[in-house]
Amino acid sequence: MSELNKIVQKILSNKKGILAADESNGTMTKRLESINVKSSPENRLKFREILFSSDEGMKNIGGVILYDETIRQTASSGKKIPELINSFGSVPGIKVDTGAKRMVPDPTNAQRMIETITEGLDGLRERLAEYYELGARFTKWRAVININKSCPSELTINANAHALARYASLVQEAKMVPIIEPEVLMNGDHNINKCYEVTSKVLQECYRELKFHNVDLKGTILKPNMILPGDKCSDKSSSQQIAKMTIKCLKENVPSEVPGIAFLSGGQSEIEATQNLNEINKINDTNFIISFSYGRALQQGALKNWGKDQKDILNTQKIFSKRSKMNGLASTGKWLKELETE
Ligand code: 5MM
Repeated sequence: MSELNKIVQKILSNKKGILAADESNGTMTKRLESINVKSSPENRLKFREILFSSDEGMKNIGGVILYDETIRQTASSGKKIPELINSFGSVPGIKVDTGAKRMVPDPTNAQRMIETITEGLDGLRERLAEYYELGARFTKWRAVININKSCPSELTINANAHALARYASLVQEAKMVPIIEPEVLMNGDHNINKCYEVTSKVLQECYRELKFHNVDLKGTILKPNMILPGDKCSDKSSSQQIAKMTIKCLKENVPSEVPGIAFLSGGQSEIEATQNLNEINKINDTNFIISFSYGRALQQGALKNWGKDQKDILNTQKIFSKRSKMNGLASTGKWLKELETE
């Protein structure tokens, strides 16, 4: 087993998944403002530290994705944040892209104005060396793909897949595991078949580029969207249907060397994200470890509780621990709805 593959196994084996706590300051400000808390470096750390120091919650968290600000911060115990995460046997990771920026628009097609390309390749080699020194052993880069009548264009799919592959090869050179996150957004009125069709295309293009850039797939984690209907689609799908289409899409488009898949939640409710992951694992007949890398679906409830009373660390941790445990069960297909009310 290669060193990179060992890191993947440590992050995703034994009912573990990833806590995506890599909100950039802009996103974190929106989250904190929604609970009437001022977004300052101290407050961002306070909330995150509550999660990272939860004994119960961290039991099912094999890796935490950090933001640049957080990886440099020190917890109230005096431990550096990566050290705190390591102390639970979990692996510190870091978001290394610098965000999704608007593609140069096609003046003949207004619908394509929403397309983005994820930036951050300039100076990446040097930043990676620094993050390694700070304790990171895996990284994340998120490409964002929109669906509407004219999107996504071939250009956007290709440009983002190319950037993901260049990123991944540099990360492996720096001895870290790259998470490849090509997120097909669920915003829109498209149906589940359209999501399946676009996600298939995007994954095919990503793996074509990754092969081309000599990326060792055994030392990577894929962080995809589930196959879902758009949030404004009137034709809702059952969890069973979502699971079936998601497994079909993975089997058809993800090379079998990829050891682990950790889904993003993408705007699903906490329970939906757990239930869908559970259904996927119930019918998982692949060799992939299939787990979670959730941001909102692990943090929403805890954040809301903390907003009500910032001194109530115990219950904030309890709520986070519950989601972490439920998703741990879902990563082996052993979750049951009844457990949510216990
Ligand atoms: C946690 O949020 C991540 C960072 O977002 P911004 O760079 O936009 O601030 C985000 O990439 C996240 O890791 C993924 O979208 C998965 O999170 P969700 O909430 O979709 O599970």
